Amino acid sequence: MSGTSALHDARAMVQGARRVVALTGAGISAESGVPTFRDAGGLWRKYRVEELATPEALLRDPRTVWEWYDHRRSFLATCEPNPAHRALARFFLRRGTGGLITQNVDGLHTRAALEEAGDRAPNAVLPIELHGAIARDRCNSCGVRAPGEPLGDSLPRCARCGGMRRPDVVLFGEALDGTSLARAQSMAASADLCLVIGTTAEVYPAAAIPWTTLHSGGHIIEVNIQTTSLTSAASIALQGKAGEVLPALLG
Ligand code: BV8
Ligand code: ZN
Repeated sequence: MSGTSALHDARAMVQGARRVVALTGAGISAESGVPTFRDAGGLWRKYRVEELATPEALLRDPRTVWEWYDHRRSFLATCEPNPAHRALARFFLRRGTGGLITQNVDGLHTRAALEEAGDRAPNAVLPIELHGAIARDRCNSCGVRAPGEPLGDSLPRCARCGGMRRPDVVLFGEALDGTSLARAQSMAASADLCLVIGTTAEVYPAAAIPWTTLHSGGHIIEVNIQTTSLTSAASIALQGKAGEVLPALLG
């Protein structure tokens, strides 16, 4: 857990902030049992990105790519939101203004938002999922989206146009959804505080989000178990697990 004075200062900064955005990465889901990408034992450590998470790989070897996503999808269905997801959902529910931006495709922020909102409208806490959602499929030809289904013997086809269905995630080398990215960038530009939680901040254009807040005169608070390329730009860097730090920071 981080030093109490740093936590005390960070709590004061959060409470004094006019508009807060949060950018999360794989680290916020680590305590839910979801493997990260670049830590020891992370997903990319076992597989080469080029073999799996690129549109070329999807066209070259759709079966292998589909099996990898299908395996992750069924594993993620067994994971639960952790105290970090819930603390963020409760924080934005109380604030009543949106601000949650995630790189994660695991859907755990959305589940925490719906569960914490109960019968209240969850709009303010539903995340902008910059890299999509692994539980959904998208047609590679017509773009129509549909809930994902377990992979069968034949590769899934689009019910509307017969095109190839693929997981609705942004692969490396694919453009992010323009509307989502523009919303996230505009939120970051109008924020006076960006919480950066559980990310190496290496994947662009998502990694530019905290810099947008900084260059608009705002501050960064980082929550991570280790230092990153962003740490030196943070006003406060809280070293610790997101599941422990966030309830203390936002509670
Ligand atoms: C694009 C979905 C262009 C798939 C993912 C400059 C500008 C634009 C693009 C680029 C650029 N430079 C390079 C690029 C290309 C590339 C890129 O950024 N490459 C990097 C690697 C250099 N970007 C792209 O390809 C993007 N597309 O720009 O297209 C374009 C434009 C127009 C038209 C056509 C094309 C697309 C990027 C999206 C890729 N898809 N995911 C899937 O999941 O299978 S990215 C993937 O990485 C995940 O989404 C993940 O979230 C994301 C970032 O990783 P992190 O979340 O940070 O995870 P990581 O493991 O790295 O770190 C975990 C952290 O948590 C660590 O710091 C650890 O210490 C910490 N931690 C661990 N446990 C805890 C913890 N912290 C707190 N508590 C804990 N318990
Ligand atoms: Zn289609």
